[in-house]
Order: sequence, then C-alpha cells, then structure tokens
Amino acid sequence: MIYTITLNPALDRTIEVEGLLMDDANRILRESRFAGGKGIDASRVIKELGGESIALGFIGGYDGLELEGRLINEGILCDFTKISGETRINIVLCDRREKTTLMLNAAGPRITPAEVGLFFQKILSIPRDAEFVVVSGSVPPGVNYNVYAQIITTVKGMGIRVALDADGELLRQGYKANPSVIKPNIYEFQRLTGVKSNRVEDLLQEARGMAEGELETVLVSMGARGIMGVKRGEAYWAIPPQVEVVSAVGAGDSAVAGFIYALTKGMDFRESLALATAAGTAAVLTPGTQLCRREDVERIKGQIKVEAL
Ligand code: TA6
Repeated sequence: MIYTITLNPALDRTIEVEGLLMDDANRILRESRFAGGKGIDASRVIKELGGESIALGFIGGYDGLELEGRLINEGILCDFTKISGETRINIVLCDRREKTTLMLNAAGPRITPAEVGLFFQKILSIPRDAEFVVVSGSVPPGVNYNVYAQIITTVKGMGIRVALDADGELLRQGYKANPSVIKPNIYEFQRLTGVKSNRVEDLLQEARGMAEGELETVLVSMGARGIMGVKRGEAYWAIPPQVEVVSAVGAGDSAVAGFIYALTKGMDFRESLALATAAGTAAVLTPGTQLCRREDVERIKGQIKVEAL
C-alpha cells in the first residue's frame, strides 16, 4: 500500500472566466471544487492509474469534511487527522480567452502542537510492509519547516521508503534526511542547489552528486521539456511529445504519482520515468485542477523518448 501525506490539503475552487478584467466585475462562467493538495493529487492519480493509496494529513471543519467526502466518492481511502481549524480553499482561476491559469493558494489553518502529536501517532501506525510514503506540498501555520525531515526519519526508521516533493526550506531540510526519492521541479532544484543553468548537462552533474547513499533517486521535472531522472549508475532524460497545455496545475503531482505507482508495480527506473512523464504530460491536457486521464497516460507513454545520459 502507498501512503500519501498532505499536511496542508485544500479544496480547490476552480473558476472559469472569459477575459479577466481588473478593477471590474467578472462573470463566472463555470466553477467546480476538487479535493486538492499535492499528496492528495498523488492519491487521485494513483487511483486513476489503477493503484491504491491511503491519504493522510490534517483536515478540519466543514470544508475538510467535504474534501474527505469527495475523496471517498472517488474511491480513495482516507485516514486524516482531524483538527480544530478549517481546511483551506485555494482558488484556481482559468481564463478561457487567454488560456491562462492563476492560482491563489491560502496559508491554511493553524495546527496546534497536540494535533501535530496526533498526526505523528498516525505515522507510527503505518504498517511496516507499506510500499512507499509520499510527502508533498506546503505546510500550514504552526508546523515547523523541519517536519518533513522528521517524517522522513521516522518512516525510514520503520523500514519504509519515502518520496519527497516540496520546495524551499521544507525541501532543504527534508532532503538532508535522505528520502529515497526527491522530485523538485527545475526552479525548486535550482533554489535547492544554487545551480543557475537550466541545461540538462549542468543539472545532471549536480544531481549525480546528490544521488549517493540513501538518497537513491533525484527526479527534476522541467515542464514541457520532460523529466530528468538520476540514480547511482544510471541517468535518463524522458522527453514527452509537445501537447497543447490547458492547465499545468497538478502536473508535478501526477508525475510523482506515476513514478511511485510504477515502482510499486515492479517497473524498472527507465519505465517508471517514462510513466511519470506521461502522467505529468497527460495532466496538462485537462482544465483547472482536473488531473490526468488513464487513457491519455497510456497513449502518451508510447510517445515518450527516453535518452540515456
Ligand atoms: O499541484 C496542484 C495543487 O496541489 C493544487 O491542488 C493546490 O491545492 C496547490 O497545488 C497546493 O499546493 P501547496 O504548495 O499550497 O500545498
């Protein structure tokens, strides 16, 4: 079983307009709400690909219940830690005319120390035969930036592999706890390493130096350019076909889900990287925070070029 951790989940309220006008009234043409947050997106994609996962994290209030209910309706198992605060709502504003998507991500509810303690009790109850734990996204107020390092250390101590998809101080501290896999996007990777170049050969050199010891795999997602994957002794660049981007929201989460799902199905590194890239590419074909469709992933997977580096 795969477990996903979303400490700051969100109800994503997707709003569509036709030509956003500043300082003026804009008519909403359509709106919808999805269970969101990066780990939850991973759970949704794992389900879409035919896998199973259990979603962990903090939820609270009526919006938290709605988020949980939406996941249950999608057939996703949940084991959230209930909090006194209210789960946040993020705004995903899609402009049909400009074909742009703008995201307004709220900070999230303040988490009390007792609620952090309750969450760690849930972490410790994860069965030792779990296949992977995926930790992803921002953290809400009241949660320290070393929390991912603590989760990674705890879960690794239970003999379970961990994948980390985060940014800034969360990634910096989490990476030092040596998860099995990290998946920053190119900007997050550049912030982590200080590398200024966006050339694959420069990113490769830095990633090779990182993929030593317990950090087995470094994935760097690069949008339409695909994903660079580096392990000790092997490295690839998976390049997708060029597609028309409807919304890139959730593409990185879909790539993480595709990679972890593939590993748990016994695929090798090269195949897992190809599935990750196909899932990320398929995610941009859908509007707002709708994620990838299985049929798109399977179609695109056959078009992924994987170059050995
Ligand atoms: O990647 C998409 C998404 O998970 C959306 O669901 C939206 O809620 C946002 O990212 C949350 O990201 P954050 O970094 O704020 O946790």
